[in-house]
Amino acid sequence: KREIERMDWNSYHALEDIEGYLGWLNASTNGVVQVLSAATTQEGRPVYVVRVNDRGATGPKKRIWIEGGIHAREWISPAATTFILHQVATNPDWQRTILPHTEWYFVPVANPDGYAHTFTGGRARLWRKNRRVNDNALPDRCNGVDLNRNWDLKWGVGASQNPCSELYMGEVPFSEAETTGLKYFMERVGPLDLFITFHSYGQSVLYPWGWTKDPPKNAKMLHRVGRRFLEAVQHVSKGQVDYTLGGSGAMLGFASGATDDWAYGALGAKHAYTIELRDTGHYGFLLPEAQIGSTVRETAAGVQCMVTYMINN
Ligand code: ING
Ligand code: ZN
Repeated sequence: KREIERMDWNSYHALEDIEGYLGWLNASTNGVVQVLSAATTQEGRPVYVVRVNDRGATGPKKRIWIEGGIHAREWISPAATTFILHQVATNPDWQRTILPHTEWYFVPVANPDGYAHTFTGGRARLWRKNRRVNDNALPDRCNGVDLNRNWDLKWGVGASQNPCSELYMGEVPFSEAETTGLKYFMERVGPLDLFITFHSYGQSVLYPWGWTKDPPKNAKMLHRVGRRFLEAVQHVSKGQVDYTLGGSGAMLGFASGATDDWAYGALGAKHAYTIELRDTGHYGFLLPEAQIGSTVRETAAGVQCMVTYMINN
């Protein structure tokens, strides 16, 4: 496998380049970073999970799962995920203050087939689902399952049964290799303190539930930790970038089968969030490359503040 030392956050990167960077981290960090595979997709690509853990540091650790790229066209999501991974794995400040108290699992690209497809250009660039062939007789848009409607918690509310829909939930819950593989991996890891899945766009921090507007039992705590993200982004962007915060069902309308609802309601993660990155709709999914750097920096600062708060409370 190719190893690429240099990753940058000034342009969007093809899957091979992201994987090359993961390979380099794996080879050069003395076992602190381990690249593992959670699944093999229909087109034969691995779904990588990157574990970061400093075995030299003993004592209690917060277990954190960061997922990116479950929707193919939301390119800023893998960029933010790899940037945070980069901080945890290489930034001396993070390594001194955060890493000894945490154990991380990163999924830079949860939907590699879809992501690779968006790099073929043209209309494919706005592809959302994975690339499952639902029915050979149907047009291309009828391929794929929305991997963020395929998790089994109140599955089928506010999702589509039509394969041609962008919100197609699949035939059964966990019908897809990506979702099943990640589910089994998460169950093996054990109780999570924090789960985050990055999407775009909308600039919002969303917490469960997606399937109802009723708040979950510890909504207050989810709100309090979510606030840390908003405050950090405001601080780093000098008041230029504002996020909203709330339950996803209440903010966006019903949707079930999402990763954060499953992580929270089925797996029992203490905190679970869907974070919709920049922007609020001007460029939408096609966020210019000139905005990648500032977006990932403010996002990393937001996550750093959430995690710091959790370590201290
Ligand atoms: N947004 C999410 C989506 O899957 C979401 C919003 C979050 C729905 C949580 C349900 C639960 O539609 C994007 N941009 O994909
Ligand atoms: Zn999305």
